[in-house]
Amino acid sequence: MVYNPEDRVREDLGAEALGSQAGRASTRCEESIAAIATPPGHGGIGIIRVSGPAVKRVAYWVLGEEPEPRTARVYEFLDQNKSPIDQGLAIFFNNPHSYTGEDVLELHGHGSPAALDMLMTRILELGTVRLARPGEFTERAFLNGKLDLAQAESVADLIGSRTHAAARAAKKSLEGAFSKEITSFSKNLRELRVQIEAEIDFSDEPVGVLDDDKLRAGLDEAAEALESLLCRAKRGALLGGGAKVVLAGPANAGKSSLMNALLAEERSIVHNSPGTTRDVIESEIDIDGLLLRLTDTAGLRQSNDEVETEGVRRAGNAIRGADLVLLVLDDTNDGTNYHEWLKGVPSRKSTIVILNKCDITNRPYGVIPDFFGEVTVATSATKQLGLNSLLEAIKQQLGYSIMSNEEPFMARHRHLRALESAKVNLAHAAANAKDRRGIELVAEDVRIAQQALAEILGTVSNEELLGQIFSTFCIGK
Ligand SMILES: Nc1nc2c(ncn2[C@@H]2O[C@H](COP(=O)(O)OP(=O)(O)OP(=O)(O)O)[C@@H](O)[C@H]2O)c(=O)[nH]1
Ligand SMILES: [Mg+2]
Repeated sequence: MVYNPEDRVREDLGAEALGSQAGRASTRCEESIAAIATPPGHGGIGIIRVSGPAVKRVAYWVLGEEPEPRTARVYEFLDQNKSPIDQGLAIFFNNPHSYTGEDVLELHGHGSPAALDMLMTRILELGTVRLARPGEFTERAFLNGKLDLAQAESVADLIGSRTHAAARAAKKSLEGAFSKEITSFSKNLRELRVQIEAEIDFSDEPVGVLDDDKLRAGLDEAAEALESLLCRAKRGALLGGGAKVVLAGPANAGKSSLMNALLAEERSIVHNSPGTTRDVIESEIDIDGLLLRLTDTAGLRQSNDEVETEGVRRAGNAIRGADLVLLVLDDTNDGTNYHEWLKGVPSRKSTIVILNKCDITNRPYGVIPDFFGEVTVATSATKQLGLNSLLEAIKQQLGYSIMSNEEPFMARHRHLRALESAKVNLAHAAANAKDRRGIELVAEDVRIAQQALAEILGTVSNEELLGQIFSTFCIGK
């Protein structure tokens, strides 16, 4: 038998994992499922969706016939005495030409909770149909190979998107833009691995397939491509999840005033006595499509007041959970010892120092270049000065400003973790490649990197992960 290193690469990653996915599909999808797909409450239209092998029976039961596939027609929706519960459009999608890849029936009735409830009861009376779990329609689409896992996740991201930019990015991922990038990168990695495996197997031969330079160049190229992918995915993740931006700092520095100025509303109470804010106050703003969860906190100071002390403790928690900390200092007094205040922010936390009340100190507002190595902006919350510079600095610190040229795709923290893990493994591979004797370790590192990418698309996945992902969907999707 002629040995082909491709076979090993294929064996390791694809076949087994895909097999297990198909297995899951066949055991899980024997049951038929139904759900109201429109949001709860009264509305113009209410849609019930049914998927699975019992769909044709449901159609006979409720409509009196099996409708023509993919054709919208008006029907009476019938109860067990054949009297109409409601009237509306019915559309039958025969498998595999449907969202889930199974037979699907959609009943578009009136958006009356009572009528929809009666119709659901009628469908469930069949006995072979049960209520769908959250995300189960999309899960079936994934299990039946209609979508990969990253695309399935983008369905939930699109539904949950709160800014135009997030919705556009999710749509792009749903179309497969992110998956395509991952697949293409994974393919290049696979080719590299085939060469490495060949090199290992033919290492006794006088002429190697892959010399040291080629191997290093291949790994460098892969690392570079991965870095760019990671960068775009980070921006996508930011679009999807938004960023938690915490205003923290000494009492009376103007944190609440700044929060209100950024929100253009009187959200937090402002007062000239220190210790005004006692709790953590959150509000959202959309900055060019980036959703910021602005968080105002209690001024950091020692206090004998129990409520204020609790507020300061909560401020500490907010700082630890922040994506970005805005350290607000009163330029009339705290600015000089900003280093002391910086100690209250965990190092490696992305931070912007704000010197507020610059209207009193007459400091020019805006970004202060080279302020002891910190990104620093001078503002006046009351006079609304320096706010645009601050917003720009926030976008930049969060890595959002470089986004304008490329349309981002939506990505999740799960994807970032997988890409980071692939990056670590490629770095290991590069280190092991320095010594020819480490070539088997290089092959293993590249294999693990490939595996991490496969997890993004769901070609390797486990029940727990799928459970986690689909349980966050809404019912009916
Ligand atoms: N002149 C001037 N006064 C300001 C500015 N920002 C805030 N102040 C005033 O400073 C005082 C404190 O403002 P707050 O916004 O309540 O300060 P804070 O940091 O939230 O205070 P605590 O909640 O007590 O920690 C108020 O009297 C504000 O009007 C500013 O930019 N310029
Ligand atoms: Mg305050």
